[in-house]
Amino acid sequence: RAVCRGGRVPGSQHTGKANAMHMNAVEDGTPSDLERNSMTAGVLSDALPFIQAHADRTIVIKYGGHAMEDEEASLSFAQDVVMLKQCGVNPVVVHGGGPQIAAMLKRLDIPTSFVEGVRVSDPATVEIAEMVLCGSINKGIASSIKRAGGRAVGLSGKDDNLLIAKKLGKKIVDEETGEVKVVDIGCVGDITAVNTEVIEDLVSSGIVPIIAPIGVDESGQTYNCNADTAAGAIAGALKAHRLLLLTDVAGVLNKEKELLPQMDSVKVEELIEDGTIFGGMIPKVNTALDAVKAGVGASIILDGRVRNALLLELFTPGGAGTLIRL
Ligand code: X2W
Repeated sequence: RAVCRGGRVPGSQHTGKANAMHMNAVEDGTPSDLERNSMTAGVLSDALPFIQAHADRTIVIKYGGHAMEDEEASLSFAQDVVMLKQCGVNPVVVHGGGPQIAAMLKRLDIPTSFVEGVRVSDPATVEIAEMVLCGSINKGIASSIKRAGGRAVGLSGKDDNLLIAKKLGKKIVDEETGEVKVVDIGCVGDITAVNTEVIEDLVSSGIVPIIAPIGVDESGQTYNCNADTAAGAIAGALKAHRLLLLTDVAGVLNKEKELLPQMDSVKVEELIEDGTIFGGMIPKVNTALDAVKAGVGASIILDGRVRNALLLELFTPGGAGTLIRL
């Protein structure tokens, strides 16, 4: 992208290219060690204004189940999170695990279905969702961050009442009659409150919170929550500087399938209306928009499978994916 998106950070001195004094490539055209190192130093120096702009600020990262399927990309994700923390930024990770829940349900011969992208969650499904999200996935992310040299603690919405939820009354429009009906999709959570205290306590102790989207109510009932929705609610409650929604597409695309680098709420509504934004992208974009309405600086929908996606978005002039502001 040629233009610095939204003029987020003032221009920097370096261009990311090697220092001219060090352009002593060996005769055959391959860069010398000195040249390569000089380029690395230039890249680091270029990142300074971005690091300064995001320092001490909270970045909520939604890490989706599809994005974590690739082993190499998962390691790169953990490393990026540790890098952010090392640079004084405060990442808070909220993860999904849809494909992993589906795989476990299949192993146990439990059929599953969705209503408009939300998993119908009977008691057996909620039990498996909690087991997979709070067990292997949550602990796996915490462990890979530790291995990358950071500190992370895994939590679910049940820890210190982090995510208070009530049963979601899912409304659907009957295609034949146009009538709006409320359907029972089991224990799917509608998040009503976020206890930010436990998140803030961990962040101020230098620990990255890793949050599984399982909610609870006063009676102790467990709810399966959509991970995008949970990340949006957490980002809003924290008044985060950024909400990054990592997914498996480049971002929001126009009709020509080109990436839209940024949009405001008017544009979002226009593109939903004319069908450019459709299907699973609609709830994602609405989550991004709800978060900025709740006080988040900006939401970004980006491809989590891209190497160093977080650094690309936060520490380079062009960013990555689609940035959504009010
Ligand atoms: C989701 C929770 C996981 C999730 C589910 O059961 O699949 C509901 O649909 P991804 O990887 O972000 O899709 N919950 C209610 O959202 O994971």
